[in-house]
Amino acid sequence: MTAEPVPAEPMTDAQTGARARRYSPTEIEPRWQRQWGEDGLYVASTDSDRPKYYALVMFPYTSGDIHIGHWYNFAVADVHARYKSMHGFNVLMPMGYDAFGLPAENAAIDRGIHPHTWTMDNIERMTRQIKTMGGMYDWSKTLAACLPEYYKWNQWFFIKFFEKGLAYRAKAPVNWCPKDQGVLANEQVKDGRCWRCDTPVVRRDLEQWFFKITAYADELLDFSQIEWPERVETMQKNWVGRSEGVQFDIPVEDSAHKISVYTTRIDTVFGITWVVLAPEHPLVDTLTTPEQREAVTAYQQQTSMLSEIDRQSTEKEKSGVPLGTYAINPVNGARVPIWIADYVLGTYGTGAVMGVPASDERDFEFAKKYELPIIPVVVPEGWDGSELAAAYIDPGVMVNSGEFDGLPSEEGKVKVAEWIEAKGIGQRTVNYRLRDWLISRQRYWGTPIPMVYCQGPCGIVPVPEADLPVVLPEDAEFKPTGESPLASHPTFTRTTCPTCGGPARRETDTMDTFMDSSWYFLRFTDPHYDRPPGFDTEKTDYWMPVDQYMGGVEHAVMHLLYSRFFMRVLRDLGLTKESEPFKRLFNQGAILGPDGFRMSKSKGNVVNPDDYVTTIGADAVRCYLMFIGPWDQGGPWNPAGIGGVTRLLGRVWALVTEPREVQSVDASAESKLRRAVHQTIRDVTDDMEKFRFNTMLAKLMTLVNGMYEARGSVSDEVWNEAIRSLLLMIAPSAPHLAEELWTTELGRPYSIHRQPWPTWDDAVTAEDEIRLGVSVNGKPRGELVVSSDQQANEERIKTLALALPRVAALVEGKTVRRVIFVPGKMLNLVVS
Ligand code: ANZ
Ligand code: ZN
Repeated sequence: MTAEPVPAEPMTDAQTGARARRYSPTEIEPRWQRQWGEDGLYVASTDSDRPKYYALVMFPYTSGDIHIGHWYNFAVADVHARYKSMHGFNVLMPMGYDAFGLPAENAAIDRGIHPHTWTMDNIERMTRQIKTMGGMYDWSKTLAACLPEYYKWNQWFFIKFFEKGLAYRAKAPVNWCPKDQGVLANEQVKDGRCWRCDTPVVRRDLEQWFFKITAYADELLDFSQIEWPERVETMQKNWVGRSEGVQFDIPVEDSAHKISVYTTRIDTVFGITWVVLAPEHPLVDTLTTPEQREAVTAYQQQTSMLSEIDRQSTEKEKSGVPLGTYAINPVNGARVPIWIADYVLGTYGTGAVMGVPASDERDFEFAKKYELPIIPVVVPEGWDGSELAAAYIDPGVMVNSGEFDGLPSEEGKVKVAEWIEAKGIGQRTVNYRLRDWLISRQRYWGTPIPMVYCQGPCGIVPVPEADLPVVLPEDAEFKPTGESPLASHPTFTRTTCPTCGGPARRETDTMDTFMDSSWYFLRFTDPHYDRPPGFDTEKTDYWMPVDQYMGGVEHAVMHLLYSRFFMRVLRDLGLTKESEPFKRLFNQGAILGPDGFRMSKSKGNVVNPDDYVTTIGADAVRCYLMFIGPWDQGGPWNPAGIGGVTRLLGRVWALVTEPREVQSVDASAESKLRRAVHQTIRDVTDDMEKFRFNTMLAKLMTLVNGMYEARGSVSDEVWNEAIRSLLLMIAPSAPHLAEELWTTELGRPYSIHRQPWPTWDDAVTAEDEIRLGVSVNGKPRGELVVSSDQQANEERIKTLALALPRVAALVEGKTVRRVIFVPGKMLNLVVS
């Protein structure tokens, strides 16, 4: 479905008048876009005496057509960047493409189009469409992450990470289709089955590459250098998930084995009534009795089908199986059974936990289900000794805890930890939820990992720098088998060892596409730079960090966390000075389809902006997107209100192009207009700074109304100041209209987009009259309007207040005991 084209607003009589030119956006807009491009108006350079300002929108994925949601991101972001440019900054605002990924590969499988062709065609079309926005994007610096000149540096960084010990290989589970014999991406698993052949998917361990982001876990919790929305910082904090606890050993009965557990509630250690291992824990096999083996193996099998998310879901009924063996609580000698349960993850902490049902909801549920004992150890103040109806999870008083009885549990936490450390049973540790970043993808359309496996003595060897890039072979076959086309390529895999020259096998996995987005902002400063490290450090030292990053909140963790990690590694490699890539972040909302759902081709609710651009023009679409609400809110697309902004643009056009007839100059009309102009500049500036584009446009509409009222009664000087200010203020929002009126109609110096932002005079913004509240005994009883030079004159204001009929009635027959006066604000009479 495409949107109904909306016809341009009918022109007013005045606009169609003989002398005035018609406002024709479809004629003006392409002309100025061409002109700005030819003049290189928006080409950013480090050679400037203005302060730098790097404005960046998250680069788009090469999905096909540009929809109205892209406009919402890019056109509105452009308004802000244009404002910054006029406001005295040397602005860099680049645009490029996130161009690797699965959809291109699927197009190849489904339609026989090579991923490269599919992607480059999309880039061409999208570029053409984005250019119709009339943005200040610096197209001389565009890039596409799928080109060898770009991904060569992904490979270079990978090798640096490897040399620093930050890239390593380890086994990690993948979704595996036993029938296709191939790896599936998460999105290719539908209800636990392969999307192609419907075979149940299993999890299988494969050797894969990881980046050691956990080495930077603590540093990633430091947000002191950045100003980001609170919720994004919170999401990152939760993702990193730092917790402080104790790791200690629980001995197995009649055995030399010990089970190491991690807990954040060591104060509850006397309440252990069982110990649980993750089903995949390495000790499970050893600790299972023959009687329990069958049940244990079946349970392990069953868990291997579940994702970690499913396993930890609070809705899922807890389940587990006892191993048949026992452990001894080292603090009190209690003998407790050992279980496995899927809610314990093998990859977090030690992969084993102590079960304390009295203090943990999950354990409580588990104890009830399997009839395991519940021993209260931390209880609310004043507890009467009765059975607990639910887990008590808050801090309280310790009981049944030997020498610690009676201690407040928060204090107990420290005391027990010290005691455990002193006895040599365990020690305090810090744990993180954050996992290392799994880089390997078993796909074609990504950056080849530049590693070689020597079949001789050398092991894993990086491809030498001189041999980079390792280029994706063009002649890959795209078959729906799930196997990466690189793995089955006849010659790609075969190579020689860079160290010994013997036969070797090339790595066939490619990199996660988040690699591409982790440093593209550096490359944008000089996207064809062809020496290490893939960006010109002089330029990045000048432009970085990004001053304003703009994009959707869906990237709160992965992309935004990976980029922060990447910058820190580059900093430690001596390649950048900054640790933070993005100083400020703004999350704009999403534009939904007219039906209120996320726009998607399959739902048929995609709104195509081209239909509007070719009728009402880009400026109107830009303004409408700004006008529909606060930028961080978005909402369903509803073109019903578009007339409001087309009318505004038409009225601005008419104000400038129609001849003005002055009957007589009126001093009060002049000061009123000047005041309105200066107040509007002040308020619009504030709105621009704070991304309040909707209220900003509303203020311009009010000013335009005021100008229509005043146009017959003000001098040229006052009028021209108003026109000049109006055009400058509307230039970021409606860049074509403003340029046409400024340069062509008024003959002012080209370009309006190079002019300084207008300034206001506080003295002019001051109102002539002010309103003062009048109260009697603290209750508001009336209002006075006085000229501003009288606002501090207490005697005069008191007299005027006493003359107000309502006040006079209340004071009648009483005495004014006290007068409280706040100049310019209020007067309170205390009477009795
Ligand atoms: C006993 C206990 C008693 C716990 C109690 C909590 C409350 P965070 O804050 O996320 O670090 N845990 C430890 N390792 C686990 C694993 N591999 N899989 C599942 N759960 C695991 O959480 C730490 C708590 O999560 C630990 O403290 C442990 O349960 C559990 F009243 O130990 B606790
Ligand atoms: Zn070798």
